[in-house]
This record gives sequence, structure tokens and C-alpha cells, in this order.
Amino acid sequence: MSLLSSLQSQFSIDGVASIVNCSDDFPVIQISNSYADASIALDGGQVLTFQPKLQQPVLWLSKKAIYKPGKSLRGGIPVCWPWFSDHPTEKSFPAHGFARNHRWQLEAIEQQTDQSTLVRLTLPASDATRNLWPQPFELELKVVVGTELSVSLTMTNLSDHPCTMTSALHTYLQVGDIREIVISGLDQTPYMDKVQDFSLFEQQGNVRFSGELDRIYQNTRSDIIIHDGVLKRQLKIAKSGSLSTVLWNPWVNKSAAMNDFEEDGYQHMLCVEAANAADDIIQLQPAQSHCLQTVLSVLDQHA
Ligand code: TA6
Repeated sequence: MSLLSSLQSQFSIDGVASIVNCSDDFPVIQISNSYADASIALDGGQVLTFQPKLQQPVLWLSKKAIYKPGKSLRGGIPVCWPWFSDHPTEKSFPAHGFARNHRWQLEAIEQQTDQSTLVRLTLPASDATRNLWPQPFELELKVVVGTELSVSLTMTNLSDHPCTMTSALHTYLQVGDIREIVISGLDQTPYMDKVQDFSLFEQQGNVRFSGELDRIYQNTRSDIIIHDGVLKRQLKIAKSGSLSTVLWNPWVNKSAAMNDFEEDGYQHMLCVEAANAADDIIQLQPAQSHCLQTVLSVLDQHA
């Protein structure tokens, strides 16, 4: 029996959940319940789409995204773990860790009593992951598709010594026009600016975009609201288990240099990432766990 048919017979739920190959050897879970449609790739444990019924897509997914095992897709919610950005000491290791480049295992798809749908995935260790991260670990991703999208990443240290790690739910959001976007929730928050040599600044008022922006906001638990006058909606990004929030838009030149970024795609996307990044390092004792969660919701249709 092929992987796809065995997943389909074990996990599909009539009228709600199915597992399809969205390109050669690229299994994707498709959810459609009373609240929303969503899709999740086993490769990377990556949520690709989330669209509440009768609304516009919440997540941005590049039209030039490459559907290939071992390569993180441009868009949706890549999982960055066990390090965010570059590895702290090994420059040849992949950026943003390895969780986004490996195939996850589907553990369960369940209808909840409120008719939302829970999908549970785990990342198995392999020789390839052990070469990059020898410590035994457990990594679980829970995705709940309802009126909101909730994504929770639980990391557990299964080794016999303390471990440190960083992480992010690198969420690509769909916006009408990046130049018109206003972000609230970060006033007076300190941030590290990657575009200005990692210098430290403090946010004054709302965030607006007029060029490349790549910042790690620090020491913040706040919800973010994206005010989108073009799509006439407000998106709320709530989080827990995170003291850092990353904002990213590559703008013209950086996006043109990426082969999986559609032309002018930067105008319609924005990353808001619930993270443990920079000084927000997670230290786990043996058997200890940490949960990083982001919850996305459309507040209303009038920005
Ligand atoms: O989260 C922001 C960031 O770290 C940027 O610096 C940026 O280059 C980006 O993520 C995308 O990284 P990727 O490795 O997916 O091209």
C-alpha cells in the first residue's frame, strides 16, 4: 500500500479531512469543516493555507513555491527549530534549523466537540537530524482549524542534560498592499534591526512599511493587529510561550533574488512570527517541555 493510501485509510474523515499528493511524493492534509478550509504539508509540518469560510485567505503562499521534500516552501507557516536564523556556531548548518526541511509524521486528525479539527504531527529523529542535533528530542505540532487557526509547537528535551534552543512559527500573512499596512501592538517595544547591522532601537507608535524590514521585537507578549485598509480587515496574531516577535518583508531586491518568490509578491505578504529569538533562548532541563503557540484570527472586515 502506498504511503498516501495508508494515510488516507487511517486518518481521513468523510467530508472533513483527506490526504492528497499535491505534487510528486508531497502529501498534504486538506481540511474543510464548517468554519474554514486549510491545508498542511507533512514535509516541514507546514501549514500552507487557512481560509475562514466566506473570507479571503489569511496566509500568503508564493505562486512560485517549490513543492519538493527537503526544501521549505515559501509561504504558509514554516517551523523554525531548534534554532532561529543562523546556527549560533556552525555557519554551514541550514538557516532556521531542520524541522522545516524534514518530513513529519501524522499522528491524528480529530473532530473536536465544537466541530473544529485538530491535526497532530510529530517530527521523528533520523541520522540526518542527529548530524545537526545529536540530543534526543520530541517535537509535536498541533494545528486546530476553527474560526481561528491555532498552531502549537511543543519541544521536549529527552536527553540527560540541559539543552538550549530558539524557534519561530514563521507565519506569512496575506495583505492587500504592504505600503498601506499599519501594525499596532508594538509601541515602545525594543527591537533588533537586522537591516541596520543588528542595532537596537525602540518602536515609536505603529509600524508602517516603506522598504525592507527585518526586526526582532524583544521582551513582548503582546498581540499584534494588522490593519489592512485594502482587504478591509484586521488580522489578530496572538501568541504564547514567546517573548520575541519577528516582522519581515524583503521588499523589491531581496524578494527578486529568491527563486521561489513571485514577482511583486512582497507587496502582498508580511511575516509576523511568534518566536524565541535573539536573547529569548529556551533552556530545557531533561524531560522539560516548552510550548510556542500562535493564534490567527480575522477580527472584522472593516480595517
Ligand atoms: O524571519 C526573518 C528571516 O530570518 C529573514 O532574515 C529572512 O531572510 C527570512 O527569515 C527568510 O528566510 P529563508 O531562509 O526562509 O529564506
